[in-house]
Amino acid sequence: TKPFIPHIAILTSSGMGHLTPSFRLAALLANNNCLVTFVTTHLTVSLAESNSISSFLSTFPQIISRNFTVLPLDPTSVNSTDPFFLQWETIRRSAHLLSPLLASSSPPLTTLVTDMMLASSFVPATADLCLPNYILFTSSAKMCSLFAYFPTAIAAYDSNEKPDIFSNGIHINDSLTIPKSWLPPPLLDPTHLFATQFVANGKQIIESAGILINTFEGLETESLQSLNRGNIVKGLPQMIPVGPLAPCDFERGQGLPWLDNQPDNSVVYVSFGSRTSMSREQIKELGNGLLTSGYKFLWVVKDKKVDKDDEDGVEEIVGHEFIEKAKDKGLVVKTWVDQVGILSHQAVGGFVTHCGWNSVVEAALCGVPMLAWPQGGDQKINANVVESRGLGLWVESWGWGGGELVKAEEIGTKIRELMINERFKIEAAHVKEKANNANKNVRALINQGL
Ligand code: BUP
Repeated sequence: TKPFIPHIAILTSSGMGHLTPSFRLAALLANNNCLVTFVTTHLTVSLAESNSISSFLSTFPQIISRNFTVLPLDPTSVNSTDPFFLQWETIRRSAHLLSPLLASSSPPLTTLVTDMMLASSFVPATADLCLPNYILFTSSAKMCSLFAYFPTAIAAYDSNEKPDIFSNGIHINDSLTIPKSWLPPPLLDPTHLFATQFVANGKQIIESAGILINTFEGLETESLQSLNRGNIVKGLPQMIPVGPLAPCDFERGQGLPWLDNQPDNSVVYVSFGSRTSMSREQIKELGNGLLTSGYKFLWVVKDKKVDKDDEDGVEEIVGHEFIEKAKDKGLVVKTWVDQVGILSHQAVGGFVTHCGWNSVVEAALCGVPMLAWPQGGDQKINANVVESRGLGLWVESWGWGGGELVKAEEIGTKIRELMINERFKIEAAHVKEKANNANKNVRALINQGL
């Protein structure tokens, strides 16, 4: 008899923070005796997305690519102008077109994996296929606790009794309350597109076959236990930690000769991910903060939320004067870099990060301590994971990016604290070891057919 080969379709959404873990999961499955169909909308928001989809598909010819053509969305019908949120909504509203596309798969599919931001439309829309549908959760287990519990919090809300539902934070259980100031800002407006998606998706995950999450025991022991023991939401399907999802070979860059010439642990790497742009004023303070820190730095600057709109050169963004001052001290780039290659370079000793979850997991995998500077979304909750796990520091008073200006001197001081603190280095090395062991467990799990 022929051996059973699972055929898994991965339905991904929009934004590099969602695409990257989907690629990595697809590669992991494809390299471990599974047949994978990768479903994506080739019409992407950013260039980074379209470039990486092409590289991914050409590196894995054995992965079946299905292009899901979505219906146009009337942008006036939703309360948000964020291009990534709009793209999620566009995909969600086309969910009914997916089942016929997948039904014709050959050999027939055995399993579906759906991105967390598509759960509420895709899980019901594919129910007729009668296949187990797993959710891929691309953020932290702590964030998953909020995601799963938030619909209950909203449902219990009586506006007559308490005008501000969020005033005391979201009290999930006796050991977990998410303060109001940590909530993704759009959640504070229940009519906001992100809030409506969040509630609908959060409700739906209970109907899924399981939740694959890009985290690991050594990083988020307590949160994973609470979720799996029913202490967050009763009846939640099993959380299956598949992290840290290992980077694929196609993500590797050409290397940076400048970095090769720096001493071990001497360089601060600075990046705020693929979707965060800072004001020019804050960029100036950050640049001066890097200079006053006294450490060498590798800084990826971003001027616009969507890379296609990012037209100004590095010098225009950070200023000619800064470039002159930074000549022997650092490298400032605006291009897409191989982040994991940088984080795993021996010259890098610290990471100033917005705490997008992929960045946090990558730093944990490479054993690099972090200075957390959340800018939006789930990032304060992730920053709390970093801080409470002893992997770095978070200056909560800095607030969200775009709020009050954080001054150069303070940035410089905190970078020095990051770079000299031995406890962070020891803990980061410890978590790195656990991350590598977790990787081996995941391969074993996949080999057993999930
Ligand atoms: Br910028 C940049 N190179 O130059 P996050 C990002 N990345 O490899 P985000 C690069 O994109 P969300 C670059 O390693 C990570 O895997 C990075 O994901 C990679 O943040 C990914 O860290 C970025 O989750 O997404 O982009 O803000 O908002 O969904 O968290």
